[in-house]
Amino acid sequence: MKKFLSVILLTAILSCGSALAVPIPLRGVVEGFYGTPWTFEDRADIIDFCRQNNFNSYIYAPKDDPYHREQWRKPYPADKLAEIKSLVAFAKKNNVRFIFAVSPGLDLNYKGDKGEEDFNSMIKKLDAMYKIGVRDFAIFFDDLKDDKGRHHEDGKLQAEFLNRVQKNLRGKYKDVAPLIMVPTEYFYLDMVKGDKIKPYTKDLAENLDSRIVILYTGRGVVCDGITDKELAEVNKIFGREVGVWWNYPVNDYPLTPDGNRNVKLALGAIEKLPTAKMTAIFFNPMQQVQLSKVSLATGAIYANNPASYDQINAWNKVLNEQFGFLAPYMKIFAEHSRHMENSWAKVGEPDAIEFATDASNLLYDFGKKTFIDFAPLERKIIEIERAADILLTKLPQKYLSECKPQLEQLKRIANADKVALESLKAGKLDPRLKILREEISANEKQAVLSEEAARKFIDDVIKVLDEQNKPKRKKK
Ligand code: LOG
Repeated sequence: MKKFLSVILLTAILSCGSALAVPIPLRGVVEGFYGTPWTFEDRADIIDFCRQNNFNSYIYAPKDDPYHREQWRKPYPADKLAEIKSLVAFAKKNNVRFIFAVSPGLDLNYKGDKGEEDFNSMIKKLDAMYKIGVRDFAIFFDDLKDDKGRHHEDGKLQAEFLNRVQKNLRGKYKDVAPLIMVPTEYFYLDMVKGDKIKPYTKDLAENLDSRIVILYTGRGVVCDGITDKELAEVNKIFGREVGVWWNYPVNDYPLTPDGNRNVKLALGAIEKLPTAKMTAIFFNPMQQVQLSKVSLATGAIYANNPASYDQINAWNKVLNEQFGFLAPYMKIFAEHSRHMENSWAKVGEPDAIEFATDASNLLYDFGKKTFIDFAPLERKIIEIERAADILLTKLPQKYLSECKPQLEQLKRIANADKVALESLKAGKLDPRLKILREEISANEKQAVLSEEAARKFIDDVIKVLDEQNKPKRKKK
């Protein structure tokens, strides 16, 4: 009988082959962005979203909750604690781990009496959370650099601190999960210098209890994917399987040198993440909680079966599920708002690739003075305008309140694109175009999108037509 059963089991496994889904054990959302933290309702909503999408964890780590970071020693006031307590209960009911994080690195003491005091403050803080039902804890040490870009952390002291916290908790409580941590050097390029591992990382790796889960963000803080090979490299450094803190769709950093935060919405699919086995992945969302769900839901599809993840299918499926009859219009909007790039960050698919290609082909033909087919781009511009209009009138308020400036900006861009196209047709710059561009620029303080596609077309056309109409110098 036993033999019979194992034959059946073996056949089942073989017939499933590579289609067998292997979820990443710890998978979910890390509320880890700078700026106004989510509300209690947002968090409950996201925990429910986690359950629905088979994410099993939510990390509470809002950078601008003073009790999480700047004043980490202070206990939560009663009303805040009560809020967290009901979230913890709600998470439990939904089979989602509520992971409570503290970021003490700004002023944590490791040695002497102050070191003892701080260790005790940390334990007190975590004990209070245990009392209200938390069973998962994290301690983060990211973003501790001074103005000169240097940090002053000691990997060995940090490791000893974390080991001691873990030992204390696991000694008292039998039901707490292994600790999760983020190092001070949390991206690969910061862990190494040339082919050498930097001292902090080396000391941390050598001393940190092997059960403690380490999260890192990839080659950079916000980077264009993680390969299996890159992950293996970091696993090797730390002598364990590390997890990933993935900085998409978070948008808490400016995209231009003097720009604002939270102005571009990251509405693309998660992409370019490892297929090799890993222990944890957490997606850092936008402050815009509802719209974060587009990319988070693709992240959940990925995390539940990395090997079979198809970003295009995932993106379409998620938009259809979340937006129903508005999905075709959301797709157009989202297509123009998914790539995040500045001098140090780069992530997400390029915006509106087809638009960008059509636009550059058209300008190429214009330059060559050959036959120009305006139709493909014209069609796209009209579609964009229509999508923006429909979304502005039909999107439910909970979404609209997160993207009205962006939709209005998309409309402005489409409108200017139309004038740009007409200018090209006439072979002469319509003077309205520069005024429209100025209006768009002024609004970029609150809404940015399609920088390399629909928005760029305006600049390109102005440049080409200005160039063309410059008085030509006579050859001597
Ligand atoms: C922060 C994170 C922030 C993100 C994007 C980590 C580990 N820490 O530069 O709180 O939301 O980048 O700006 C970070 O990513 N540091």
